[in-house]
Amino acid sequence: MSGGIPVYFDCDTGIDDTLALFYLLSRPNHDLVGVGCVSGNVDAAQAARNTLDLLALAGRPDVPVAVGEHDFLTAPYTQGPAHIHGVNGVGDVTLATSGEPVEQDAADLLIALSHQYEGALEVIAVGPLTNLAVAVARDPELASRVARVTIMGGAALAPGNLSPAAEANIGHDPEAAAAVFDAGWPVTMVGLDVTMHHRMTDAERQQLVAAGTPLQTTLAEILDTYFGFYDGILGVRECTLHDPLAVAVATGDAVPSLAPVVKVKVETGSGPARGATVADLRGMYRGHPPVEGARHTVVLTIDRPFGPDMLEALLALKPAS
Ligand SMILES: [Ca+2]
Repeated sequence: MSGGIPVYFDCDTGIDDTLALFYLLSRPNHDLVGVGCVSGNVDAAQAARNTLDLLALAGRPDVPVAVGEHDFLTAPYTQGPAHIHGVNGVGDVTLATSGEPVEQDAADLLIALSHQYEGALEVIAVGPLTNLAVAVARDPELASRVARVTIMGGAALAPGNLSPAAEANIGHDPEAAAAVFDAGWPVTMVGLDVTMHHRMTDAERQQLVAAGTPLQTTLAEILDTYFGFYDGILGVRECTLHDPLAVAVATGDAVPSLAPVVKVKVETGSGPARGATVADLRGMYRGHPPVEGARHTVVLTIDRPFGPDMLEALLALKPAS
């Protein structure tokens, strides 16, 4: 559709990125106007390949996809967690190859869209924040033209998942994350505090299988790898809904029940807290009074389970015609 709220989506596709992309496409009031890909679950080029193929599967080959940064700001990208997302990022399912990325890189695509949709563009980032940091460095005025940035990343009170302190998206490129939090735009952080508590069950995955359409069947197949990994973490065949939950918060479909607006700093030192998101939640004992100059919304709880909404959105998606 067009005429909705314009969204630039930055991702490292990835299985939960796949869910997030499809969830975003299902939202009637939002219009995906561009995708930038970054290294994380797979390298940026493979993430773009996956994204293009998934967009074609969902009947949206018109969405521009840009390859972004291969390496992190201060470290080379080496390899992704194949035991979680498969070697190719989509559970080692072979997708039909469709389309090519645009010539500009992800940072330039984001900057161009911020001019085209000045003041209205929503940025949703569900991978390492390297592309966003590069864009901010390239154009320091970028932050003033973007309505809001919503990220899947960080852990304010919960433990990390890359290390005891760091969530993976932040921990892979802490310098980039620090630059994104320090830029002048409002940032909504949907981190492990909340995403670990919203899951898709295997019974729900089976409903995708039962739908029998190529889109839903392929998705169920992709999810099989992810469920296998999470079985070892959660002790049950379910998966957490990290990236799609960030999309749902950005679109207003998932409404936080506790989300103080505070100041967040990212630890960029080399010690054990590298990549930690240090959220100033000292107001918690006084009902989180307003903090002057704060513009980081830290989502801590969403009372309504997101899994059923996610499934409903996936079942309603129409395959490519
Ligand atoms: Ca991701």
